[in-house]
Amino acid sequence: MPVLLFISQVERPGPWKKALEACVPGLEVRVWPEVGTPGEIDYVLCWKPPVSAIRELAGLKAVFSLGAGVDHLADVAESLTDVPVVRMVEPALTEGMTGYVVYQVLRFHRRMPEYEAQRARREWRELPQVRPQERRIGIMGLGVLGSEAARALVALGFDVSGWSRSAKRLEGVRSFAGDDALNAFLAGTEILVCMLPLTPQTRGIINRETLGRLPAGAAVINVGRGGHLVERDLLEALDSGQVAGAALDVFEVEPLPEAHPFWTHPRVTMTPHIASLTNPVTGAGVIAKHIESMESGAALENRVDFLKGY
Ligand code: NDP
Ligand code: OXD
Repeated sequence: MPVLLFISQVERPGPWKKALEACVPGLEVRVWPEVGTPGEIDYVLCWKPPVSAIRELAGLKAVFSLGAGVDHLADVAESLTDVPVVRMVEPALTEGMTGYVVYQVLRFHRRMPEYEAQRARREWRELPQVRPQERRIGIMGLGVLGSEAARALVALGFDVSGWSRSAKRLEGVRSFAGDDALNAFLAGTEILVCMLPLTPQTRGIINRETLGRLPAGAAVINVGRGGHLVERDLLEALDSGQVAGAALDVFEVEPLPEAHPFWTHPRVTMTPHIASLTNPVTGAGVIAKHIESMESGAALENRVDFLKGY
């Protein structure tokens, strides 16, 4: 019977162990650091595993990431050259991200940050409203999460564009592909949403130059990774008015250090990396399918290509 090792210092193991054992008959779930005999471990389900914990698992068949992003596996990638790595794609994670992005887009679109500031001044004033059709949303990353958020925004009537490596066909979404199309994509984006994976190509992609290519007064929503954003460049763009507001869920250093200016900046709203969370019950169902594929010799879905970095 297969043995799975759960490794995470942030996720609670209890709900995962219960859900996995219910979905995969006979599966034994161990919780790191109680590994037992390392050679008995077939599968790892993890978030930020220590390199030493992975290296000693000589019989490892596959690694499952607890998150959609796999930058947390960068340090262990070289110990995994022959072991398939699978990223998390599960319905609750996708739903959660769509809800978060729609909420933040509507917040900027309906000028809520300005009404909140007016309220603090006890100022009763109506601001002009534009229709969703006249609001241009640009999504960086049109993968599993980006394309679902794009669909939801199109359904609300927004003018939606997406930027990805390869061109996409998504109803109602203007597709921009590759580095050569980035400037044109940015020039037509009033609310920028970053849902990219963090790779050497995308690190620092939201910077002084790219922010400067947005129309003046644009808004920025970052739910990708903190490493996508050059934080001092965003602060500068907020102070100059080039960027009117930002909603940030991810940061270069997490938890965000107490002295960081984002905590108190009047045009920044923040959440602590919760835009979406993997759900143990629906997530375990997905892991169960991966284990079934592995045990029956079928191909694994959502395998990471470390050459691409995601
Ligand atoms: P996918 O792998 O499904 O999609 C990634 C998208 O990014 C693809 O469209 C891909 O293009 C595009 N992309 C990658 N590299 C480049 C590049 N160099 N230039 C242009 N486009 C690029 O990932 P998911 O949608 O599942 O997840 C995206 C990210 O969201 C995760 O990596 C993670 O960082 C973040 N995340 C954040 C969460 C939070 O709570 N804040 C929760 C979950 C995820 P192509 O389609 O052509 O390959
Ligand atoms: C993820 C995340 O990558 O939670 O899933 O950030």
